[in-house]
Amino acid sequence: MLNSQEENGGPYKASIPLDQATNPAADVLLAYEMNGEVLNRDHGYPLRVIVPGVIGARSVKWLDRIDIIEEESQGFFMQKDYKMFPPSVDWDNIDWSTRKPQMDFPVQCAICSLEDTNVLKKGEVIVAGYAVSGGGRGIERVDISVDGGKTWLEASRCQKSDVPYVSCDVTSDKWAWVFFKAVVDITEDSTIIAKAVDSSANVQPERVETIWNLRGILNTSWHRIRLQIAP
Ligand SMILES: Nc1nc2c(c(=O)[nH]1)N[C@H]1C(S)=C(S)[C@@H](COP(=O)(O)O)O[C@H]1N2
Ligand SMILES: [Mo]
Repeated sequence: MLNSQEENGGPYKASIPLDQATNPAADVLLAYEMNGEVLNRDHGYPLRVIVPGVIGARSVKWLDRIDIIEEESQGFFMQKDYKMFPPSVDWDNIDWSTRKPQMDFPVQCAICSLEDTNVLKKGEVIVAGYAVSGGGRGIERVDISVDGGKTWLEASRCQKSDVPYVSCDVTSDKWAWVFFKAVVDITEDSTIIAKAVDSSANVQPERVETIWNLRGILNTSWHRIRLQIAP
């Protein structure tokens, strides 16, 4: 049957354990609004699932049906896509059944205020972005380096973008993005780095090479921005 499989645009499936779906502390939602507005089409109008702390692939959009089943979903994106394999596994020897579907996501952060192509004047530069961790592990800290990782300073953190960073309550919502910000002084071409630490003391890995996996998922290595300073 053409196009009936989910990887070809057929109905999308995912499952989570019943325990999690029904545990009030897991905060799993069926959402019809986002930020006080009706959910838009791309985010799943009229109704979608939100499974906080879990990779996006398990939060089914344009929800049609919920089944209570004995085994995890056998859908394509549960069984043959979002799984992490060790470095020795390639497309010739992969056995999808040997690994579980990815659920919680690891700690990560991204710098959003700067881009690689930026050419700036000498002086103060704002390094700001977001950090988040999975599994209900909040963000403990975001470290910033302006010398390629030799020395670090701690960014300030905030969860509501309209609250000034200085007065922000740092006991953060464990599911949501945490915004970070640091003001640094840049005098020469520099590599700016951000790395986050979560409440379980997990830290982002330095380089993608050390966490390479066949499917290319969960690349949470340090976010680096190369800045040029105008002569
Ligand atoms: N019905 C349906 N739901 C889906 C998907 C999809 O292709 N179809 N993609 C999933 C994946 S892989 C992700 S990352 C999230 C993205 O949600 P967003 O567009 O609101 O960020 O939706 C998930 N839910
Ligand atoms: Mo995704």
